[in-house]
Amino acid sequence: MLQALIFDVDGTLADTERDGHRIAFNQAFAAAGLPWNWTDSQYAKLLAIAGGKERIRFYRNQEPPDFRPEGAFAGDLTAFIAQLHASKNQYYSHLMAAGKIPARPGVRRLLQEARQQGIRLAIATTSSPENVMTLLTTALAPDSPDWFEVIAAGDIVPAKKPAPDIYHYVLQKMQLQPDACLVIEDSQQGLQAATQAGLKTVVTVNGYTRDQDFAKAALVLDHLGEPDLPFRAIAGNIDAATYFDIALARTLHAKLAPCF
Ligand code: XBP
Ligand code: MG
Repeated sequence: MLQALIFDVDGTLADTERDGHRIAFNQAFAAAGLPWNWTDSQYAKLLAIAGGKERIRFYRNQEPPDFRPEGAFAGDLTAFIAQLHASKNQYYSHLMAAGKIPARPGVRRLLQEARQQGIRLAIATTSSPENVMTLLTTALAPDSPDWFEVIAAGDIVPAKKPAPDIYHYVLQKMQLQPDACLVIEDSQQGLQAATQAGLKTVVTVNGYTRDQDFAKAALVLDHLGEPDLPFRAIAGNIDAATYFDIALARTLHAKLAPCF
């Protein structure tokens, strides 16, 4: 029986990467006097590195060895990155508060329906906890953090996606077996993390992820859809459905063999 839905955050609940996180990173770089500016196409590649701090570190390590932007931190790269990331998160919070990045189609509807039907909810994300709270309260509803039994985010586990750690954490906290859950993700890394934890996954693609390999997904959609905004099924069986609801989640879940 389907007991829980576990949601990824960035790219899944809202399209936060290109016009949210990317812009905020660039604003923080400019404020720190760094000559860095991540273009859309550069950022598409940098998304292979999960986690904002890890992404900054990866990018900085590609700079010429004599370039030492963290000079003021006397060579303490970790402190430099932490400060830059904290600044980026503040810019991100301003951007989200401006209300320019809404929840993706079907997200609020599906969450509300799940709550009405007693389906337990959780979040499993690479993003920092403060960024998750910002997104939930600005793009969903001020009380939406309370809708989720577990919000597992950021550095709470040693290894970020595509490692399965964050999903193992959620399952352990909820005392659930993987075959009682369905995951909603948007990226190959997220799918890999969930699959390695034995979880079946529905993928809603976005501009950065639509060409990735989702062969292991239970269903691949362009978005969750709404009654007046049908989804497009990219892979998988949707029967006659035109939007993803709890009935379709239950049907899909019932048909799926455990993947572990
Ligand atoms: C997406 C990420 C995050 C964001 C930036 O996580 O990889 O790092 O790009 O957020 P998910 P932070 O898809 O798992 O939600 O700066 O807070 O890391
Ligand atoms: Mg994501």
